[in-house]
Amino acid sequence: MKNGFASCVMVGLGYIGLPTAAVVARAGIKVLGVDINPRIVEMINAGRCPIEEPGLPDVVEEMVGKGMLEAATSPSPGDAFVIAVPTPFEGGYKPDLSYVEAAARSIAPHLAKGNLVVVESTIPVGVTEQVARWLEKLRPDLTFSRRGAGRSTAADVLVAHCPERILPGQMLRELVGNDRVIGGVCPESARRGHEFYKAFVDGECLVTDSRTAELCKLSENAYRDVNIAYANELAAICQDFGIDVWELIDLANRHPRVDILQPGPGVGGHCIAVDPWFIVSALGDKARLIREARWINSARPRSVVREVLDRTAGRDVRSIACFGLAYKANVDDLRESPAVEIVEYLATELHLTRPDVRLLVVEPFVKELPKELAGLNAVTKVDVEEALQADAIVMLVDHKSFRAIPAARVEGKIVVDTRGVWRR
Ligand code: SAJ
Repeated sequence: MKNGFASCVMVGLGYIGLPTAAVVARAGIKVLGVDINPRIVEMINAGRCPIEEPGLPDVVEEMVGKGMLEAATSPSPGDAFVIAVPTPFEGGYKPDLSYVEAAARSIAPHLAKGNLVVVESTIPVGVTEQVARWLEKLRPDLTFSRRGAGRSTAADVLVAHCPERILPGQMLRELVGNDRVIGGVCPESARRGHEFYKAFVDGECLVTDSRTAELCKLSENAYRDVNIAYANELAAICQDFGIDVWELIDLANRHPRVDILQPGPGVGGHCIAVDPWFIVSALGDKARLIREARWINSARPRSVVREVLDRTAGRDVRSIACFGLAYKANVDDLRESPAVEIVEYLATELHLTRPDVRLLVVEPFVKELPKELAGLNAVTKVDVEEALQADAIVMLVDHKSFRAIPAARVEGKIVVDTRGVWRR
């Protein structure tokens, strides 16, 4: 029991739900983790961790061993319910809320007076209120938080939004250390949400309304997307001028108020490449800068493929090796990865125009090629040494092990280094 919470039901045991469940359990609140995937549930109950994240396997093993963390395919009653399911987009970049709705449906029968429901999934503005309305319909015997309710009118079930902010690779540290924004549908839900997060967060927990918290999360990721787009635009400008973009950025960043990010092959992952669309799809004409940044970053993979094709055209190139498939350095996550997109386009183009060229891929963080690539017959997964024998090298992800490759190993080859590994 901590801060009045004896138990928590975490719906969704993915990249956010599982580390959060482990940290909540470690703080002394018993957690039931729920996932529709029985393989994940089975693994966790055996004390094994289904995702690659430094330190997480130990915490999962310890918490399962102590009986503080258990997994199941459906919820049970609890004090706090946290929804941490994906919010992808469907056609036309419209957010797909079906997972959030399904999660709300799954917890509804188990809710009781005094419960707190927190949506951690990244959602468009207004959706936390929508969740409260969905729950109200499913449970007419209970009252739920309402926007505009005063402090004195406490609902039976309090509903809030607390967007996650953790960075893959340092999740355990950030889960505890980062400041959190807790937005209540009503003031009482924000206050109760604050109590829940203070049970395991050392950072400051800042309280607001649910709409502000929703837009705050989207604004953080759109901010980073816009800044990366600026770096990517500079990379394109530098290419035309024949200037080394890495040197340019290093020099510009010596200005005390300039901090330009790094260009790359595009922006991936399930957050920055997705969340800005939640603003654009709601209010496109007002979000012109955010929309343009998305276009700039989404266009990067194709321009990398064009560069590879141009640089290898008319040369005696029999093999091209792509280094990395993950969406960024030192993670095993391939979601929305520009590297996967690049290998896919490149394989298709080579198949049509230069079928004799072998396309090699090296990715130490995954055992097998993802399904998008596994079906393409010309793509082969190899190790670093074999990849380094290729005639052309395309550096797509700056994993630590790739950074350790000396520039001399690729000398004399055609090199397209999208991460500046051999320049920085
Ligand atoms: N990238 C660049 N250049 C850079 C920095 C990043 O090209 O200078 C690329 C990366 O290679 C990657 C993509 O951008 O493809 C995103 O990587 P990231 O490290 O910027 O962010 P994520 O997606 O791993 O995590 C982000 C974080 N948000 C912010 O930094 C504002 C994290 O705190 C959030 O919790 C996470 O999104 C999320 O889940 O929303």
